[in-house]
Amino acid sequence: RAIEMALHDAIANGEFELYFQPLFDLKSNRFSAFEALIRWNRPGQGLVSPQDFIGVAEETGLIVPIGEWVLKEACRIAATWPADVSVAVNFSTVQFETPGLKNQVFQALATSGLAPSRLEIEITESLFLESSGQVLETLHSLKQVGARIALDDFGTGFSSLSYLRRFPFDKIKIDRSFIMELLKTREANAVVKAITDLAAALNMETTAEGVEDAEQVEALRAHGCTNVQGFLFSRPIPAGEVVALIQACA
Ligand code: G
Ligand code: G
Ligand code: MN
Ligand code: NA
Repeated sequence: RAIEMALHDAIANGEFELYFQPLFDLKSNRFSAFEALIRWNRPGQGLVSPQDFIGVAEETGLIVPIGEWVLKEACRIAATWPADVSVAVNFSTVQFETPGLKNQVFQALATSGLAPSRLEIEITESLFLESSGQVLETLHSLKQVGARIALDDFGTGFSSLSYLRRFPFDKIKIDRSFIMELLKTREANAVVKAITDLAAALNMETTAEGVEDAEQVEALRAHGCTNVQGFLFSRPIPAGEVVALIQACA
């Protein structure tokens, strides 16, 4: 397929770029982390969204070298930020099927000089459809390196409370679909409250995704949510604009 060939060349030609979206901490009232979101500067086509190529990259295995590039680049860039600001990196389930993931993470941290606790690895629930023994072992090895682990898009996929019991995630990211309904339905409000309570009881942080207005922030604060992310604070921005945004908010 044409897109597969083009994706293959994209790595060699340096056509990928990372954008960053801030996570606002509700305790310290500052940006405590930025999530790296890949963009593809496809020649003649402008900026291509990951929704339009991550799927193909996963099917073809190209997500493995792409994911490695994202990890290295995110660590390299984050090492230039103030030391109390972390970086979140999305990992595909396919990356967990390759051996040496722990070593990849270790190398990216060592080369960049980024403190391991400043790297937050975002995984999705689909990871737990895989044979769970190996997955849990890999997750534990990543924690051993010192990285933090966040469960992304929580509540959308194959939600099961059993993996919250089996693995000590550092954070749960509540999917945007719940936040959209938060102030509209009693049910969505109850679900978000239940997730934040459960996370707190398990010593996990919570990030609400897709926050678009101040009323949502106040409801989330009242629920004990620890941080918020969404267009209200900022859209994903180019790497070169991150430090200015941190300083503008300080
Ligand atoms: O901002 P946005 O349109 O970029 O993100 C769309 C989707 O693509 C999100 O679900 C996000 O998790 C995913 N995504 C963005 N960057 C990466 C990446 O570097 N690796 C993987 N695996 N997924 C990513
Ligand atoms: O990794 P994840 O699946 O969470 O990717 C985040 C996606 O959500 C990206 O596509 C990002 O651009 C998008 N996004 C982030 N904040 C908002 C928001 O406040 N509103 C909407 N509609 N989309 C958002
Ligand atoms: Mn994410
Ligand atoms: Na998400």
